[in-house]
Amino acid sequence: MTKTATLLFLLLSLFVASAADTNGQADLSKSLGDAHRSDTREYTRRADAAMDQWRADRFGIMIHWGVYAIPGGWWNGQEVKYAAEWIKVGGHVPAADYDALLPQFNPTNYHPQAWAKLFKAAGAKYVVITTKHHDGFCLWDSKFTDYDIGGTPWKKDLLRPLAEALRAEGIDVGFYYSIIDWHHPDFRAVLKTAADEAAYARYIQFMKDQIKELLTEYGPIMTLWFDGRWDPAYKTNPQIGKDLEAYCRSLSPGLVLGDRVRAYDSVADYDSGFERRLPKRKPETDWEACMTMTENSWGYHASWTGAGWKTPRYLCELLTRCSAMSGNFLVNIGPRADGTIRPEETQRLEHMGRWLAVNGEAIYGTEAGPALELPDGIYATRRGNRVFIHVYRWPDTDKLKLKGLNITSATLLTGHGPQPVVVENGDTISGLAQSPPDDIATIFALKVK
Ligand code: JFZ
Repeated sequence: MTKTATLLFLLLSLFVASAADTNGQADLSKSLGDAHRSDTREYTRRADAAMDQWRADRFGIMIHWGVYAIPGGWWNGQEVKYAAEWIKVGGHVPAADYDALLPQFNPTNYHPQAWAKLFKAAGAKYVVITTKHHDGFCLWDSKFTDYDIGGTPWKKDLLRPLAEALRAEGIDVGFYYSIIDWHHPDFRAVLKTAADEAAYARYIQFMKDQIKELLTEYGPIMTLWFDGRWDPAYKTNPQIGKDLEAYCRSLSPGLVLGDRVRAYDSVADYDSGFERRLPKRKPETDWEACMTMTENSWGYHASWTGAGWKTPRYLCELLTRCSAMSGNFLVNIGPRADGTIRPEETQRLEHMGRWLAVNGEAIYGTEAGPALELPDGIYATRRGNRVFIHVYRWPDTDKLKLKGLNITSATLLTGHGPQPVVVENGDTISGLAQSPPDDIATIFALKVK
């Protein structure tokens, strides 16, 4: 990092820590920062079936759901223009008022099978749901806290029926778990005294107890997705993250862990730090990007969309770009408090799914395509001797030259089966239509020597 970037990051971290610490005097309308990259020196690329499964999945859905969906970004008639799951801090909500949300949380329209069917239709291969976000509210009835679904009128575990419904659809299950906890009495953002240290040690044990519940009582969990490592208490004591990682692996040997389990000193199995942005070029490590459909809210926000809703086409392009750099893509939804998913999200997921139903073979199980000089808006993925050219920007002429390839045959993927295309000189697709056949992106599936 440059000096300026380091300084910026330090300032941001302080800002985040103090926001969590003081229950929020800060202006949270700007993005918070965890953009610091983890140390890659210890990284070894995993070569086992569980990790290969994670890689092959490529496309997942992230779900931010909790009691913050009730206010939906509004507090006392005021819109809080920031991530809805941060409202306790961003809206300066007194703890007692926030806690009063629990007796109102009653997702009577929660239908996990319908969710799973929607995710399947979207073409998603895995799901990562917030089991506990920074506010500390748990979506399952944990033995180790009452600040959970058991303390709501709904009472029933939200995770188990979802995990079962997902597996029934052949979708892998992932759990998000926040290291930050604004509710737990022993959580500390900063350790100043011996008493703080003792409390924090109890908090770490609490996290382990909860993680054991999540990893041993919910069937096979593909990935645990940690978040909130930026507070000094965690990040200046790297041994804590190291131990936590080892503990998770002892409970579940094949578990896929991102770098946010660690205090920036390791990427663990993959770099999960691409938050609402993609890397500029292919990282050396396995990696995953997570993306909001609006500008910057993960939990349900009734009104604030910032720069607006991303189009299904743009979301597919981001997915393609991830695959073309050998990375995974998580697209986020924030269900309403009653358990329904808003139409803006449903429509986008279904639209992506219609494209993937035709073109999925160019995404799933692929890796970065061969190094080619491709025009803007054109990307390549590959699986063995098959290369997939994803055309988001239709060429200006009826030819597409792919210098450096030795094409033996080529087809165009369509909803009515693959169509043959003409190849010239082994490196040029010719006779292109005057407008793109696919409203999202047209895929040329090539066999190459
Ligand atoms: C965190 C959370 O604070 C947020 O609520 C949401 O859950 C998101 C997925 O993760 O926010 C982050 C994390 C990382 C960065 C920015 C915000 N980052 O890497 O820049």
